Amino acid sequence: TSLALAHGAHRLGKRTDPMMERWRNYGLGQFIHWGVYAIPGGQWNGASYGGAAEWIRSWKGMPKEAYDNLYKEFDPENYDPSALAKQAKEMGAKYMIITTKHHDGFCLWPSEYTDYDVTNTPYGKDIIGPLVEAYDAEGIDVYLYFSVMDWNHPGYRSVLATEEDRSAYESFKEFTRNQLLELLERYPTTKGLWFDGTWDEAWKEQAEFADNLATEMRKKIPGLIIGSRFRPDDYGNRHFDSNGDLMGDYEQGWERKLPETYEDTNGNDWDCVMTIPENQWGYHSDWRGHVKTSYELIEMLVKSVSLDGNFVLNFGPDAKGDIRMEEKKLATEIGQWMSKNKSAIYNCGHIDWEKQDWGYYTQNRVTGEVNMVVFNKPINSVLRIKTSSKISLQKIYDLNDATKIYDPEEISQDEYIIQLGDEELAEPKVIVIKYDHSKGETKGYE
Ligand code: H79
Repeated sequence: TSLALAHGAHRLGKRTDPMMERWRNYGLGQFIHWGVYAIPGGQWNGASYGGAAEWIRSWKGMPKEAYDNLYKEFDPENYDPSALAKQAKEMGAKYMIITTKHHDGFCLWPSEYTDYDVTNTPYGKDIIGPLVEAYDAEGIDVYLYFSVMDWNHPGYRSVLATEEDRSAYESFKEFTRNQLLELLERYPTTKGLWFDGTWDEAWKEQAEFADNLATEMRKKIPGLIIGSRFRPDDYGNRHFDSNGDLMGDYEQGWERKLPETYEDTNGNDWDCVMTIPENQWGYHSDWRGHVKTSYELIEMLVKSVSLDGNFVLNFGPDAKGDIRMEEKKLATEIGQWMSKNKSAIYNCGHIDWEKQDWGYYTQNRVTGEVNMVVFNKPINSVLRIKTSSKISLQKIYDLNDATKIYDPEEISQDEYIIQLGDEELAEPKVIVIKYDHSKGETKGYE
C-alpha cells in the first residue's frame, strides 16, 4: 500500500549517473563552518557560551544587537583559500562543503538580495568565489552549505500562524529561491548543495515550492547533488516521505553520529558530518570536553566507507581566517595515514562479509579487492576472515609492503585465519585480499 504523493520521492533506489558515482567514491570530505560567529568565538562579555559557537546568537548571554553588528568587524586578513585547499588536499579530502549562509543569515558571497553580506564588512570581498577556485584547482569538488532558516530576513518565520505570517513568508520564499539560483549562477562548478535549517513547521508546508525549486536548481546545474534535508513531502515528512522512501540523492541524517550496521543505512547512500570536539562547528576558542584524536577520526572514516558512506570532517576557521593548531595537526595526521592507505578508502564501499573484532572491511568497487583495515590486534595475533560466499583466495598481503604475504588457513567453510605474528601495530593497518569467485567444489563441510 502506498500513498499517491505529488512531492514525495521521485526515484526509488540509488542514482547511478557519473556525478553520483563520483560522490559515492569520495570517501573523505571536509566541512568548513565560517561566518561572523567566528569573531566572538563562543565568548561574550567575559562569559563562555556552552553551546555550539555558530549558535551564540540564540544565547541570552549575548544581546542580539551585538551579534547583528559583528559583520562590521569581519576582516579575515589571513584568509588564504589556496592554503586551505592545499591543507584539504594533503588530508585526502575529495570534496568540501562551505557554509555560504548559516542560520544567522550572514552571506559569505556578495548577494544581490540582502545587505547582510561580505560586501558590507571591512573585508568587503567575496569569500566563496576564491575558495571555489582554489579547491577546483586542487581537484577537490565543492558543495555549498545553505541554511534555509534565516534569522536575518524580515519575512522568515518558523511557524505560519497568521495571514500576515503567510504573506511575509512568501517574500522569504522568493528570497530563498533568488539566493539559491544566484549561488548556482555565480559558482557554476558547484557539484551539490548541503541544506540545513529545514525543520521549521513553516518550511514543512512548502512541499510544492521546494520540489519546484529543486527542479529549477537541477536545470541550472545538471546532475546537482542534493541530500535528503531539503524538501518535505505533501504531509510535511522530511528525509523519508510518507511511504518511507528517501527524498533526495543521499540520506543526510547522520550528523555527529554514525550508523552501527549496514542495516541502519537501509542500503542508501549517506554522509556523516562530524565535529572534532563534541559539538562545535564554528570557531569556539574554548573547546571543552573530549577532542577527537586522529585515530578516532580515521576509525570513523573507515567505518563510514565500510558502510557505504562518506565521512566529512568539520573545520572552523577563526576570525582572521586561520585554522587552529589542533585542526592543522589532525589534518596532517589523517593525511599521513591517507597517503599510505588511501586505496582502502577511495572508490571503496561495503562488502557483506561478517564484521570481525579486528576492524572493518572495505571493498574496491572497481577491482573487487577487499581491504582489511585492522584497528585491533588480538592477544593471539590471529585475524579471522569469514566470507559470505565461497571464494578462492589468491593472495593476502600488506598494502604497504607487498612482499609481506599472509598465508590463510582454512578452518571451516568460507572461514579462514591469518597470523599477524609479532608485528606491532603503530597505526591502523591495511591488509589486501585478492580473490576469485570460486567455481570449484566445496570441501564438504556441511
Ligand atoms: O551547521 C551545524 C549546526 O549548527 C547545525 N547543523 C550542523 C551541520 C545544527 N545544529 N543543531 N542542529 C543543526 C539541530 C538543531 C536542533 C535544534 Fe531544534 C534547533 C534544537 C533546538 C533548535 C530542532 C528544531 C529541534 C527543535 C527545533
